[in-house]
Amino acid sequence: MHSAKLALIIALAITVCFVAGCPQEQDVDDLSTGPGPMDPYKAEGDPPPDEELPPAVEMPEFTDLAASEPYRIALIMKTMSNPFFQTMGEGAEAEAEALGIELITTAAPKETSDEKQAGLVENAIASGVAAIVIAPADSKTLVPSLLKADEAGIPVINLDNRLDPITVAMGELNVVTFIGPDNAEGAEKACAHLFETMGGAGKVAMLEGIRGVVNAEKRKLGFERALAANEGIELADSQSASWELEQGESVFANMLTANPEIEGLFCANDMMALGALRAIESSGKSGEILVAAYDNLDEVQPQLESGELLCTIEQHPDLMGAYGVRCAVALLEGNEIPVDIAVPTDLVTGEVAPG
Ligand code: ALL
Repeated sequence: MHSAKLALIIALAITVCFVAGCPQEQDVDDLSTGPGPMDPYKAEGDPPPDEELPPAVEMPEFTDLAASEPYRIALIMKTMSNPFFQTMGEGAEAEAEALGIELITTAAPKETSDEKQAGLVENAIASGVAAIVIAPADSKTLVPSLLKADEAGIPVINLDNRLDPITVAMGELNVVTFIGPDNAEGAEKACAHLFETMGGAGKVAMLEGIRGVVNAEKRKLGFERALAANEGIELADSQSASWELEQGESVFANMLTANPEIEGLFCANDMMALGALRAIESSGKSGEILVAAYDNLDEVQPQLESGELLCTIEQHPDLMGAYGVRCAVALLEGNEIPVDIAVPTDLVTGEVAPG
């Protein structure tokens, strides 16, 4: 690590430790591990405050953009076990073809494989790519490897799940742009529809994504905002199911055993919702619990049509992928890139409500 950056990180760590009254030693390679003084959001359980983030703008047109050479650009995603990232990859690939550049797409094996994803970043650096476009599995653990990219002069473009702003600032990582949705807004839309369909009364639960990860925390914030706006809705339980179908099934099966009166459920993604629907079926409660989710995968269209799934949120992963590649090429061609680019969130409702 560059010595100036190292000195800054140590100085910041000491300052934070002084304020927090904690030990004054921390390995800089541990920048992003576990709750602690370098980890204020995880420690507090709060997502980054919106007002500290730059305002998101629409994707610029970059009219007449052309690649003056066939750049090699790395697209690094979380895991292909979630079809969300297949769609993101397709959007990126189509854009790469249109611009005549080479896209090298990789992903880690599982939702929780952030160490493996860090290895993919290191491989991309070693292979000398012109830019890295990444949808990070964790908002903090990827920062040290991305710093190495930065130091090698490889620009970093952040998709989908925002890198933690404080960890980024502490490491002085230069992130060209964040391209993604307003996750709190998306979750609030889904939950407002869920609570309204429940008639504004009843017990609800949430299946969260991986805790401490920015977009998972933002979706929880959206759920909490909708709860605050609906006095008659009571929170029964909220737990993480790590974005995964199997965990969605087991965590919700346990929740239902402990709280058989749950009438509504918000899942922070469709995969967990598919698992929860299995748990609902095995408990003999099909049609009795309204379920809202997030992602609008092809895989949930039958459940939306049958009313088993009340609604979900389309957050346009294809656009994220395409915009990521386009921004990388625009940057390499000398254009200025906005620091925060928005993709929309759209409420998608099913045809029939259960009952
Ligand atoms: C997030 C996405 C999705 C997805 C999840 C699982 O970053 O925004 O909603 O389901 O990753 O990895």
